[in-house]
Amino acid sequence: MATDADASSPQVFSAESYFATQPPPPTLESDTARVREFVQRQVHAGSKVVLVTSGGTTVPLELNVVRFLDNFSAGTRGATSAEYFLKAGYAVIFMHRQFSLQPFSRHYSHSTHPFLDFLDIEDASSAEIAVRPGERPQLLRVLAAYKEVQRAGKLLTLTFVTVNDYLWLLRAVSQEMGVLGRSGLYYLAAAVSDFFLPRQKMSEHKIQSGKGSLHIEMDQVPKILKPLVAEWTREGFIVSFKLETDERLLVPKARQALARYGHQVVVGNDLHRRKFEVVFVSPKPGSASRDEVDRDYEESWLRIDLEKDPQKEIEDDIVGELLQRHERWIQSGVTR
Ligand code: PAZ
Repeated sequence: MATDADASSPQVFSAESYFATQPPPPTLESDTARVREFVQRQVHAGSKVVLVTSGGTTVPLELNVVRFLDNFSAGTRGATSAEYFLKAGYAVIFMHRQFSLQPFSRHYSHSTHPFLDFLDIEDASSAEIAVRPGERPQLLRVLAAYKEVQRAGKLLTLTFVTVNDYLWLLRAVSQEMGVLGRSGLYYLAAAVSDFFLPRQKMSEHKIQSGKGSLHIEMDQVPKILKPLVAEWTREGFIVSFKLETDERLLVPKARQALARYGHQVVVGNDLHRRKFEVVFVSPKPGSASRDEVDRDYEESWLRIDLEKDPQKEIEDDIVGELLQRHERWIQSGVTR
C-alpha cells in the first residue's frame, strides 16, 4: 500500500506518493517549457519524436551531497541510438545523465578517441591547428550530420543527475509528449536506480565515520512505467530496456514487465554481451487482451558479429527494427 514518507518507517512509494513528498529539481519548469516549445514545433513540422533516456542516475546519501551511489552506464546505448533516430528523420529529445556520452560528440569524448590526439600544431606563432588527414573523413561525416541536426532544430538535450531529477523530468517530458499521440516513441535506455533515500531520511550533513560500519535502509523507487503507460502518454510507442547479469533471467523479466505495464517492447540485454546481442520481447500480434496476464509474448534475438565488422554498432539494427515496429503501431491504430 502506498503511504506518505516520514522519517522512520520503510515506505512503498507509489508514483503519486513519491511526487507528493519528494521535491522537484530547480530546472524542471524551464526544462518543461523547452520541451513544450520543441514538441509544438515538431507537431507543426509533422515529425515523429523520440524520447531517448540515457546514462545512469545517482542516489545521494546526504542533503549536502558528499557521497552518492552510482552505476556503470556511460550512455553509449542512448547516445548512439539517438544518432540513428536523427538519421532516420526523427526529432530527438535526448534526456541524459550529465557528463555521459552525447550524440556526435561521443565519437571524440571520453578516453577511447580523445580529441587532442588527432590535431596537429601547424604553426604555433599564428595559432594554426590542423586535423590529421587520416581523421578528416570521419570528422567531416560527424560534423556535417551534427550541423544539419542543429540547423533543422531536431535535437533537444536535457540533463539529469540524481534519480529524483530523472523521475520528475521523465514525468514532465512524457506529459508534454502526450499531444504527439502515436507519433511519439519512448526509448528508455537509462540505467535508473531501483532504490533511493527519501529526502526525509537523509542526513543533512556529511555522514561521519567512526562507528565501524554504515547501515542505510533505502526505499524502492516507484515503478514509473506504470503511470507513464497508463496515464501520461496513453498512445505512445514505449520501449523499455532490461539489463541482467544472469542471461537466463532476461526473457522472464522482460515478459513480467510487459505483463505488469502493458507497453509494446522490452529490449533485454546482458551486461557483458550488450554490445553485440539483445533480445526484443513483445506481445504476440493479435494477442492483445484486456487482461494483461493472458497475453502471449514472443521474442526475437538480434546479434551482430563484431569480429567480422568491428565498426558495426548494434544500435543501428536496434533502431532499424524499432522504426518498423513504430510505423506498424502508427498504422494499426490499435489501443492498448
Ligand atoms: O550506457 P551503456 O551503453 O553502457 O549501457 C546501456 C544499458 C545496459 C544501461 C541499457 O541498454 C539498459 O539496459 N538500460 C536499462 C537498464 C535497466 O534498468 O535494467
